[in-house]
Amino acid sequence: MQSWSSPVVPSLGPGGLPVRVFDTASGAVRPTAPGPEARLYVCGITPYDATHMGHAATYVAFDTLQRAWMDSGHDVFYVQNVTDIDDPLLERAIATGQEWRDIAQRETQLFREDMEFLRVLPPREYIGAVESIPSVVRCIQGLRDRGAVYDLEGDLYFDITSDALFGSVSGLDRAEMLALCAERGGDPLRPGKRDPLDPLLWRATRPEEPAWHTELGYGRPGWHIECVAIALDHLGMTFDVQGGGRDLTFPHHDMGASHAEVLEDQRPYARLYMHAGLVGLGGEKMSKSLGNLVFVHRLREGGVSSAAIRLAILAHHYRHDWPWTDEGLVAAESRCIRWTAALSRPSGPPAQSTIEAMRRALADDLDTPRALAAMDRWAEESFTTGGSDGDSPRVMAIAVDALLGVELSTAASV
Ligand code: 5CA
Ligand code: ZN
Repeated sequence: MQSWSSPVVPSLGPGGLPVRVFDTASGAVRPTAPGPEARLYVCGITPYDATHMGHAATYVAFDTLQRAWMDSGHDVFYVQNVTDIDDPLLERAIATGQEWRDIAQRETQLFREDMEFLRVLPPREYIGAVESIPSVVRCIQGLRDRGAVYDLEGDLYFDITSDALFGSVSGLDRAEMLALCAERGGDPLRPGKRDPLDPLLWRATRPEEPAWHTELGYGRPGWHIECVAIALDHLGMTFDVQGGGRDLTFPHHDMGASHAEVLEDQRPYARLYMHAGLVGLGGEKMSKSLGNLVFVHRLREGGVSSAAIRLAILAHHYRHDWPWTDEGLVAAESRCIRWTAALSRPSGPPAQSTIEAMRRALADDLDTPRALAAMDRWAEESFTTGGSDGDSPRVMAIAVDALLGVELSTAASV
């Protein structure tokens, strides 16, 4: 699938720091320690109701990770999927009388435009579920060879007992798993399953549903195996970070880890599992199913700048849940104005110590509120004491762009 075009990321020069982030699986902040090439997989959208602020916040969080990696000298190999065939998309198609393919194409295009607008770095491989069906089939065949698959009325399920370490990403107990499984696409109540938690790998065709002819029969892929097939195709085992919003911890990322580790007879699938907190609106998680959505394209059409949206997101630590509010956006817009004014002055306070503070904050589990506060202090000092460094505004504009993806039209840039 076509990705989107990349913003230019200026180089800040030497001094970038090794990045540590919170790993859900071990419950600790750990070094990401990638090789020269950092390998990242972030779960992509199911293309309907794109792009809401919850999506935007999650992709901006992983964009910040990439920028910190790049600043410390790594190339990033970034892969993202599009779940362009799955139950929720088909339900939306039926509810609105549209073709599922049309919805998927339109919403994926809207997502690309929103990501480009937000200056989010594009994945090197942007892969749809439909185009990865041959890989999904190979993965399921491999799992079957390992005795991890059973047939239930033509549907194929993964037997979670084939993975002795099942559940190690989320660390949840069984009661919590059962509740979340029912809520997030599983079918724990279906009679005949060996274990209620066993996830679907392949769904045999149903009347009126799209299906593909494969060696597994006529049907379509399950959800978790889609991401595993795409990640293994492009990144291989033991890639650096598996990312997504916190709602994907269980079952999606636990199932993905189990599928891959049983299939490859090797661990870990990912070295680290990183999850962004959930953005809410009106006291609930912002979600397509609840319909309480604020869309990037609406803000864009209303003249809100990319810098303001990014700063409204980056004002929150990525790991916290937080509510989207008009006040948060207004605060971000005034921060944009303050920073732009400071960066437009002919001189400013020395840049280096502020850049170091921003780098330290980002290397420490992507502490963007702390990085923003460092830049606030630099701007404040520029207004109060003026500062005599003629190069400093230019260098700080580069830092804000490189590390935060925030591009401001300053005197130097116009
Ligand atoms: N296609 C699957 C992943 S393979 C999926 O979850 N799609 S999604 O469209 O529902 O979500 C896309 C990404 O946005 C996921 O990483 C999800 O965790 C994240 N996300 C969804 N809602 C929110 C929210 N309210 N706050 C933060 N992130 C969210
Ligand atoms: Zn996924």
